[in-house]
Amino acid sequence: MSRFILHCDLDCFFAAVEERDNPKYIGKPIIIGADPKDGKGRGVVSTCNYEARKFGLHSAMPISQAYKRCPHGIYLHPNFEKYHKASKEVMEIVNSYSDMFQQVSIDEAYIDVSDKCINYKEVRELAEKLKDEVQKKVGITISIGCAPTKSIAKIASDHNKPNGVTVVKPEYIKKFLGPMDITKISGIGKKSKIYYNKKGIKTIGDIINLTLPKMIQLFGKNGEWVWNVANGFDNREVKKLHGDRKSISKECTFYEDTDDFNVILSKLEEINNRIHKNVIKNKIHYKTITLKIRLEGYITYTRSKSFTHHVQDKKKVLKVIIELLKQFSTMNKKVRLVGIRLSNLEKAPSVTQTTLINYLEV
Ligand code: TTP
Ligand code: MG
Repeated sequence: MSRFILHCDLDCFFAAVEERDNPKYIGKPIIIGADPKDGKGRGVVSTCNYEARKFGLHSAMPISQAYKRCPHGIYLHPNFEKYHKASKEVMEIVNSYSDMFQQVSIDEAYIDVSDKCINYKEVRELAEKLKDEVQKKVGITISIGCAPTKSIAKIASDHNKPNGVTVVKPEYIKKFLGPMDITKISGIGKKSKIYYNKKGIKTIGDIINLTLPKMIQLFGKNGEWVWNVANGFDNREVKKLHGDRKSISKECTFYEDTDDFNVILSKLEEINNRIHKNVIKNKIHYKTITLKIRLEGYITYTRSKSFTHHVQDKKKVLKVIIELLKQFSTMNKKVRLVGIRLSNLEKAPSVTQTTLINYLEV
């Protein structure tokens, strides 16, 4: 049975929020990012509206270059608090259309509506309704792709931006994807494009026309993935990244009970590193940090501290842990076990993180 998967992606998200809150900006090029400092600024464009894109501006472009192309643009600093609030409001609406909901970045999410619709006509109606509700309630526009697989739904949401709904029925996959450049498939970047092009493969249609064994022979594992995507055989499900998980924790019992502060601290450091491998992999932000200490005799204590915002910051966690540890009196007893728990979880805006960090560090 064919699945109905929607990929929802906000249009020029940060810029759209600024436009919503400052109607005087409407119709003007708006650029969110580092300060251009009359063309001498460092750092990059975070995003820009479609007006600014007409001048060739795009995310990750050096701000100095953006300024050269569009000196009359309105350059704004990002207001992450505002964007997080808008994102949360949108995600709640998207999630209200299906429990099979997976947020994948600050402005995009998949939902599976296979058990809500019986055909693609109904899927389109649902998508239009969802799109209108976001615009009415949050005041920004979203584009939606509907298809039998996640990868095609994602390509489809990008197809008719801004404010568009694109439906790709299974029987139209070849017609839809065929003429597109191969880089539309996630898994083919600038480098592999050169490699594919050398073998005479330029469009997704060229991939569809090859057999799977040929693709594997030419491009190995990557070729297999790409061929499956191109032919609508991506079976990945829409799933919550960390389900109903309320916290992440790790703890460790000492080989021998200890009262050596440095030994305790280095164990906590090790736990913090291990926990963060998981946190980074699963794109999780947290607000509350808890230190757990068990003393000899099995008496267990916990001490917590919460940040005002969600963070994903290993150094900050260690600082809090040291603070909590110093405040804690072991009453001359030795420590048997230590642990760290992170709770109050939220998904991180993963896709853009590095660019944001680049920007912030300038
Ligand atoms: P995107 O969805 O990639 O871009 P967008 O919403 O601005 O534009 P589009 O209409 O093409 O979807 O990213 C969402 C937000 O993440 C974007 O508004 C700003 C931020 N972002 C960065 O800060 N740096 C980046 O390099 C990218 C790609 C996005
Ligand atoms: Mg977007």
